[in-house]
Amino acid sequence: AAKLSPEKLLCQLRDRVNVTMIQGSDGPFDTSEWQQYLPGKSLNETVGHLGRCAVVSSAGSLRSSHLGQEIDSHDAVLRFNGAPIKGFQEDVGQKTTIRLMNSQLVTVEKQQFLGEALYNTGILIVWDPAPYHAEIHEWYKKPDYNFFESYKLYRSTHPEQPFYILNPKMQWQLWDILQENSLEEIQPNPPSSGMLGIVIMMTLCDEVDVYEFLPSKRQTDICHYYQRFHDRACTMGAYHPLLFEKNLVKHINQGADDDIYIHGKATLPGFRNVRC
Ligand code: NCC
Repeated sequence: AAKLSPEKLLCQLRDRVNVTMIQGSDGPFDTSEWQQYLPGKSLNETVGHLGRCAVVSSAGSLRSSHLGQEIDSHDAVLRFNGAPIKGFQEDVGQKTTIRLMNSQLVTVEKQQFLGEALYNTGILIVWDPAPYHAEIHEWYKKPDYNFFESYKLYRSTHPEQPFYILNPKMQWQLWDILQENSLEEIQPNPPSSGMLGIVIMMTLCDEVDVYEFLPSKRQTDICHYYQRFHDRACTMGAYHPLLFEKNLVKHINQGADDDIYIHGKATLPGFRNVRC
């Protein structure tokens, strides 16, 4: 497997990864019941044209980074799962434009998800690991975590907050590109929320700054900036092909190596600014 140049790789990502949210016209969701729950506006319409965007990983190395102000200076900020802000503003900022969550959180941690104020800010997006290149119908019958009830419940209690379901096609289109550009066979599991969030922002923004996805000099075995839990797999990956995702982001990074080392910051172009 020969590695593509950064320019070619960006074109592959732009042209082969279809970032869409489930709409009321899609397959099993085209029922009158689902029309009441799915947002009427597309994600694009909801966010508008975004200039500089930030993606904030949940890595422990964000601790003592003092990146908060820099992160908040972006037009939009994407965060993951249950990553908190309260008490961590100095390091991670306080703006939340989009929160990308996995279906496990929405299902297994349902009580927290439905009850905690953390989730009431910004646009929510949930994704679920689907079988390899499965049709939406097949996935709908057998999602990895059955988050649909929890989704509906949240939508009924927060009807004004935009909340999307990521079309599961995207994860395997992205995985194929990760595999084609890796020298080894990678695990047949979908990319991490981190990698999905990066590509979502590349479709919405002119430029994307990604924080502590490529670890800085603060790299640590502490999994999250908001917990004391130690596990190397959080940074290197186990279920998700995280190491391969990081190699790919490093390859297309347009920022300086020092920005990675000092700030844990990688800078990627939005797809609008990619010429093929
Ligand atoms: O830990 P998680 O990820 O929520 O982190 C979000 C994204 O940040 C990047 N990250 C995180 C920690 C770290 N040390 N280095 C990093 O680069 C990764 O890109 C990661 O995707 C997930 O991807 O959804 C994940 O979710 C958790 C967990 O389900 C949620 O936090 C909800 O509680 C998973 N952990 C477990 O299942 C135990 C994790 O494997 C993946």
